[in-house]
Order: sequence, then structure tokens, then C-alpha cells
Amino acid sequence: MRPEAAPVIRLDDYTPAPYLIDKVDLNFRLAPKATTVTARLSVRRQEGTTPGTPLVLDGDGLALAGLALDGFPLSDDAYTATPDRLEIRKPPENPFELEIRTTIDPDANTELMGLYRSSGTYCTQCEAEGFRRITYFLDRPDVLAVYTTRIEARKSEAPVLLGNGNPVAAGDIEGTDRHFAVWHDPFPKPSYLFALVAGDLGHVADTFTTCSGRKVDLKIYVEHGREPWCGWAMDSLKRSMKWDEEVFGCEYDLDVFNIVAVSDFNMGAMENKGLNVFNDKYVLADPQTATDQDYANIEAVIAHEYFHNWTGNRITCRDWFQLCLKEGLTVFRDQEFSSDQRSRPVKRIGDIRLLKSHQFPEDAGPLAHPVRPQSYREINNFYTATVYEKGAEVVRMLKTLLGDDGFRAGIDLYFQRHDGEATTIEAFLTCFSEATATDLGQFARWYDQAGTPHVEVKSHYDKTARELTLELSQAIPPLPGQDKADPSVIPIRFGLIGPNGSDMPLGRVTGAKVQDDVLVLEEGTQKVTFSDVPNRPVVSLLRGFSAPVRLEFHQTTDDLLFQASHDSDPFNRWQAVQSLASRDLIQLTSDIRAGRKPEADGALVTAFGAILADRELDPAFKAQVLDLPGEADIARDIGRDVDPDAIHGARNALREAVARAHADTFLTLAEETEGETAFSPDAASAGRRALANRALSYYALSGADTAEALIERRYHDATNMTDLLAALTVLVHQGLAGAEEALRDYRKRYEKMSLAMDKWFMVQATAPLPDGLEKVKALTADPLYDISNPNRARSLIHAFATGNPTQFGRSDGKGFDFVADNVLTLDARNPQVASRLLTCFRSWRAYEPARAALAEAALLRISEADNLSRDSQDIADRCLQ
Ligand code: B3K
Ligand code: ZN
Repeated sequence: MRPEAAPVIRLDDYTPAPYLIDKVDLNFRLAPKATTVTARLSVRRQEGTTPGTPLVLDGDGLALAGLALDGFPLSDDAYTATPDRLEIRKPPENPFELEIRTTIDPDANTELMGLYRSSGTYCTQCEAEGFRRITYFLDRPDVLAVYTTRIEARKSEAPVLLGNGNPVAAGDIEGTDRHFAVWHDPFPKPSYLFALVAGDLGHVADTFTTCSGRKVDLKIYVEHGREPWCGWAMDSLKRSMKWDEEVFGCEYDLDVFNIVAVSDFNMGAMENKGLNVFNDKYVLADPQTATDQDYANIEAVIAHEYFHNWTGNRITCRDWFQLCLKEGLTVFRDQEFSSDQRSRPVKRIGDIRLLKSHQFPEDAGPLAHPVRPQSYREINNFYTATVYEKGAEVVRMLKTLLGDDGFRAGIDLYFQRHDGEATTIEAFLTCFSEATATDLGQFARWYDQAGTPHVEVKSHYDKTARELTLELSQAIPPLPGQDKADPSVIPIRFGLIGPNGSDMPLGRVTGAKVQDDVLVLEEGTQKVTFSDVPNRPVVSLLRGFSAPVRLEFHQTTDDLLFQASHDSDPFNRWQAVQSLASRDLIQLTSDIRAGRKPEADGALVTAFGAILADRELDPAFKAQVLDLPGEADIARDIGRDVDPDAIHGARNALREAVARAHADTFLTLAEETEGETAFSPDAASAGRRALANRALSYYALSGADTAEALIERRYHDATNMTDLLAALTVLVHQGLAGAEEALRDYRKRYEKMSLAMDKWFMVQATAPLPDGLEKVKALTADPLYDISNPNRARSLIHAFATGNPTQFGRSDGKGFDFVADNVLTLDARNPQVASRLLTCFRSWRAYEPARAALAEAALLRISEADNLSRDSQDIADRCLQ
């Protein structure tokens, strides 16, 4: 039976809560199948609420076991309780205390929201609306309360008992095998930041002394035996704490900071006050099991969750529409942290690759939504690349437009004015506007309009007049629910590169506001003139990717090649090569579709050689340049009538041409790290490995007789996971003879290490081989495959759906069917993981007609399934709209 469609929640309908809860005392008596939760709430009528207005609390699947008001049980006619709602008909005058008892079953919680168990450890996930699965509450972010949590459990089952805030008491319960701990969090917080962990865990400990001299105890809790893998996470935490004091003036505020790593988690991590809970993938690292990318991710996620302590926890969101207030800002902050710890340009390139591959397609299809959505049916579906990554880009633009000092003045005012509040994007922008006396009215459109602006630029140089003219226009193509959009404020960082390769000094500029090297586009169309330009420059636009737009600037191949070797902005050097490559890849794709032999552009192939030969360049940067646009990027650039096989063929043709032309250089580069045994995760060492491994994958395509043997040797000689996985990937993805043996060897080495086994599944799931789907299907029967573990399900099914475009998009439709079957299976257990997987269909309309029809049929099958969750129904319906 199809349930009624979930109601639409709208930003415009926001009203403050009729009641407030100032204080929450929680008592948990933990037991795997029947945990009793007693919540004592100090409730107060909000000003403006009519006396006697019913108090309606949220619940989700709850069973009420007891209810008292100011110490007295309530009569049956004074309230109604259903699994998802508790209504007190006529609450007394202010303030009053409500005591609610519920019994919950952590073991039966397969959704991993609320209180559940992961490998025997009790843990919680409450954002966005999980607290209502623990007790009835005003489960909305603008209700801030001071929490005290008492946790009681059997000592043998849970020797470690953790809550939010500071520990205040602990002890044994005499005459029983049970013990307890009490935690108090003095900072008022919304219920989504509540957390509890109880289990038999080991830990590592360290301390951090804050800028005002307070000592903070830091602990990372993990399953026993995993303590040796926590060093990098702890180091990242301490660096984050220091950085936030130095760069944002944010000091930590509790006596303890605890992190717990669990193996069953719906997403990356969660910033609960003083008690961050993490997917263990973002904590555990060891050179034998974690790649350089894992190390970088751990550093970034540890920082991200820690930074939430101010941007999210001390200052939180008034309602879920304001999610980007904490997420966009915190992503911006973690990006800045990583840029300061590593190479800034390389970090920026990585971030923009992610933005373009995840956010741009989202923003161009049926799931497009503004950074601050105006309505939703299921809030969990809005933890998106748009809210996070585009949200961070919007904050970055603010900094670009206001300058470093203006930005700092604005953020300082924000911290000072809104500390302890649940607030909005308007309030955030007002701080910047007041601190810098800037009108941000038009800028605010970035929060309210969906879609990636297309910025088209035409340039003209007049030698006699010594004038350069740029004609710029901006527009957002129509989207479902958004026929037209108004012009945004677009900061375009730029430079004019002279014939000698250096930036020309700027003379007079008319037609646009120019602040230093930033041209501010504000109108739909603008004509900008640069005077006193002695020679025709090569125009470098959108340096550092200064705005999340799609730039359509029709540069000649020669200009792009010149930019690739001379631009003073490393990002645009990389971008120039990407633009050239993407032009060629589009051409090669259409050649293949027309039955012509794909011949790669010789000038581009030569350009790669020049970059490889440049000894000045950072190896990590070179590795990025050598990484061609991905198949999904090419599909996005083509935009319609997409044939994934042709795209794959085109990309291979270009890679092979580059590989053949520079085989000797690739061999030399690949050998550069050979024999290295010492491992350090720092950015420079990681960069050298990235280049060597990229070179190795090219060498494998070069046709050299020795290639296959070299790769097998690299696999067997590898002394760290980065090199091992790189060699394994080449063997498996290129279908080389040694692949099966290497896969067997890897499995034997790592079968007891789940994070390493996730990689084993992922390498196979993403292999672009003709029987890729059949192999993935067979892997679902592997004894180590477990659909109930989100990391494992993602490493096989999600990796297949998003990282294997030719097999997912098979012309027989079997890839779509396989993923649809898995969405349905997952949906019955864990709707959040299922609906996230389902988003892989979002670009289905861009396929050529036959594939599009097959994808649509798979989507329809999902959308019409019985008992589909609200999460998956929402995504399926929006994809089909
Ligand atoms: N705030 C959490 C995400 C919660 C997702 C809920 N579906 C992690 C983060 O962004 O830091
Ligand atoms: Zn976050």
C-alpha cells in the first residue's frame, strides 16, 4: 500500500515554538532490547502563546511507559500519546516539569537514527530528527536546553559511559553488576546535538591547553585493539584546535573533548557537543591500511566536526532550512584549515573537482535546490553537495568580496552577537553587512536561487585603441520550479597575461566594479573596458575558481596552452589543461559515436609532456593535471544524449595517446618512489606518491612490453596502502593477467580489517569491464559482504552506481535494475542509506533515449513500490518530476 505523501514543510511557514524547554534531565537504563529513558523537562510557555495552548511533542516510533506533570501522574483524558506525538491538552501555568518515560529497543534499530548498537556499543545519532526516537520532545533546533544525562548499564557490557559536556559523577550501583555516570553540558543546545555512547571500548588520551591556559582532556575511543590507529586523528584534532584559535579566535569551552569511532554509521561523523561520534573510516589510520587520501580525509573531517563547536553548536540554526548556516560555513572553515596544512592550490583543485562532479550535476537536474531550500518533505535528503559545498563557496565569495579584514570583522561580530542562539542566514549576512558597511541584498540571492549560473564571456582587443573589451553575461537555465532567476553578484578574480608570460599591470577599467584583481559582475550583461593595454593579453578569468559558475569563455587552443604554462594562478594552469582536455574528449566522443576513429589532439598530448618535464612544479599538482576530467564530467559537459560507452572510449583514447607519447617519462616517474619504505602522511610525500602512481597507471596503457610485470611487481613490493591500492586498481581496472591473484592475496591479507576490505569491494565495483555488473552481483554473495553495514553497502553498490558509468549505464538496463533492486532492499532497513544511493539516478534524463527510458522504468518501479520510506519516495518522485 502506498502511504499518503509526506507533507511539505515550508520556510515561509516558520513560527517560533509555542513552548520552550530550558532544562532536560535524562536517565538511561541501558539494555540491548529494552532501554528505559526517563526525561524530566522544565517547560515554559513562550511569550505570545495563549495560556492553555496544548503542548505537542514530537515522537517517532515511541511507546509511552509513564507520564507525570509536576510530580503527579496525568489522567488519561489529559493527554494523547501515539508513536509519533504526545499532546498535553491543557498545560498548567509557567513553568512546569514534565516527566516522560519511554522504552526503546536499540537492537532493533536498523535505521541507525536515535539510539542503536554498533558492534555491541550503544551509540546515538540525532541529527536531524533522531532525538524523537529516544523520547518525546520539541525536536527542533530552536529549542535550546541545558542537558544533564545519567547513564546506567551493566559494567561488563559497557564499562565506558559517555555523554555530552563534562563528567560530574560516576560509581557502582551497589548490590548489582551495574554502574552509572552523570554528564552535564552547561551550554544550551538543540536536541539534535544530544549524544550518548556506552560500550567496551579502548581509548587513546592526550591534552590540549587552550589560548587562555585551560587544559582540555582529549580522548578517542575505539574498539579494543584499534588504539594504535588513532594517532593521526589525535594529531589532526590538536592542530584543528590550535588553528581555530589562531585563525578564527575560537577557543574550546569544555573540560573534555571525546571522539568515538563506530563501524556502523550513516554518514561521516557527527558534531555532538563534547562527544563527536565518527564513522571509523574517518578516524583509523595506519600506513598499511589507509591511503594518503584517507589521511587527508581524516584530517578534514576531524577538523570539520571540531569546528562545528562554534559554527553549529554555540551558534546553531533556527530551523532546518538554515542548514547551510552551519554546514556551508564549517566546510569553508575545514577547507581553509586543510589549505593551511597542505598545498593551497592542490587542495583547491581537489575541492573544485568535487564541486563540479557532485554539486554541478545536482544543481542542473531534478534534485536542484537553493543553498537554503524553501521547502522539503524529508530533511535528511538535504544534506547535499549544494548545502555543503556550494554553501562553502558562497562563504568564500563573501570573503573575496569583503577582503580578509572585512570578512574577519563580520565573523567576529557574528560570534559576538549570536553566541548561544539559534539563528538565520539573514542574521549572518547582517553581521557582514554592518561590519563592512556593505549592502549584501543582491548577494543574498546566492542562498535563494537554485542552479549554476552560466557566465559567458567574449573578449575583443583593439590594438590601435590599446583597449581590451570583455562582454560578460550571466544566466541560470530554467529548472523545475524555477523558470527564471535574477542576476547574482559574481566575483571574478582575473589577470591579463602579457606576451612575456607575466601579469600586466591594470590601467583604467570601466563598466564594472574592480576591487584589486576581482571584477564584480552584478548585471545580466556587462561590458567592461580596460584602457592602456599595450598588447593583446591572454585573459585569465575565474582564478582560484572565485565563484561557483560555469564559465563559457571561448578561448583559442593557443591561448589555453599559453595559460597552461604561464598563468601565475596555479588553479587556472590546471583549469586550462582541463578545458583543453574536455574539448578534445567531447570531440573524441562524437567521433566514436559517428563511427570515426578517435585521434587525440597532438598539441594537447605535447602539453602534457611539457608539464611532466617541468621540474619546478609540485608533484601533487602534476598528478592533478594528469588526471583527465572524469567520465561523469565529460557527460555533464556534453549535457544531453549521453552515451557512457562512447565517453569511456574517448577518455581511454586520450589516456592511451598521452601514455604512448610519454611512456619513458612515465616509467621514470613511476620508479621515483620505488624502494621507499619510510612512510609519512605529509602533503609533500603524499604528492610524490600520487604522481608516481598516476605515472604507473599511464605506463600500463603505453603498450610497453614490461608494463604488466612492472605493475605486478609494484603490487607485491608495496609497503603502504596508497601504493598497494594504486597497483591493485591498475591490475583490476585494466583487466590485467595478475588481477585475480592480487585480489586473492589482498583478501587474505586484510579479511579481518573491514576498512581495508571496503577498498577491495570498491576496486572491483568500479572496474569498467564488460562483465563488471556480473562480478559485482557475484560479490553480493561473498561472505564478507553485509548490506546492513553502511560502509560495506556503499563500497559495493554505491561505488558501482557512481563510479562505474559504463556498467551502471549499460544499454541493456541491467545496471539500473541492479541498483534499483538494492535501493528497495536497503530501504526496508535503512532509508537514509537507500535514498542516498537512489540519487545516482538524478541525471537520467541526460542519457540517450534508449537508456533514459530504461532508467526511468527503474525509477518508476521504485517510486511505485509498496511501503517505500519517506526518504526514498521523496527522491524518486523528485527525480521523475
Ligand atoms: N552534521 C552532521 C550531518 C548529519 C546528517 C544527518 N542526516 C555531520 C556534519 O556535517 O558535520
Ligand atoms: Zn558539518
